[in-house]
Amino acid sequence: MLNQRLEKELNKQLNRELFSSYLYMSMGAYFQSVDLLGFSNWMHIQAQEELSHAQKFYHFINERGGRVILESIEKPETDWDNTLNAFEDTLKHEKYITSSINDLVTAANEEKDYATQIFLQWFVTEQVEEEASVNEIINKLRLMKDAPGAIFMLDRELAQRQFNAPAEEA
Ligand code: OFO
Repeated sequence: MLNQRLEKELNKQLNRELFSSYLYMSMGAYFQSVDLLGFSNWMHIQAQEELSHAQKFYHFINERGGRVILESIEKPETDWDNTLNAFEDTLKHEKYITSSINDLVTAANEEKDYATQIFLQWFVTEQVEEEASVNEIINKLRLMKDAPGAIFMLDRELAQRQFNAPAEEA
């Protein structure tokens, strides 16, 4: 059974994951508005992944006898200066999520809640992958320096991204 401290912290993380989904959906809408449909697709897949992360927290809290409390979701930004700026904000946000996951691991260690520690390991690994994939796109965008042909090529590449639901047992 979850103790009160972890129940509260896991609920806060559930809210952060829902906000992440909302933020990436907003970025998807921004890219749609500037006709970069591949970038928009990448953001929509990212939004779906974040929703699946939120569901993992939702189910875990319930499984451990806790109570899910849904709070309001903050309004995300709606506009970015350019493509690079949107991805830099994505990386900044993912770093914030990484540190909140790390804080949760610390709390689970302090509370000697081994099941929560194991549950969080999946997210620790996921954050390494997420930061790396966003960094890779940022590096490409910096090299491109807004060259329209290169942006168009990357847009085509990002249009290929598909949603893969995370493994159930994780
Ligand atoms: Fe962007 O990652 Fe969720 O946790």
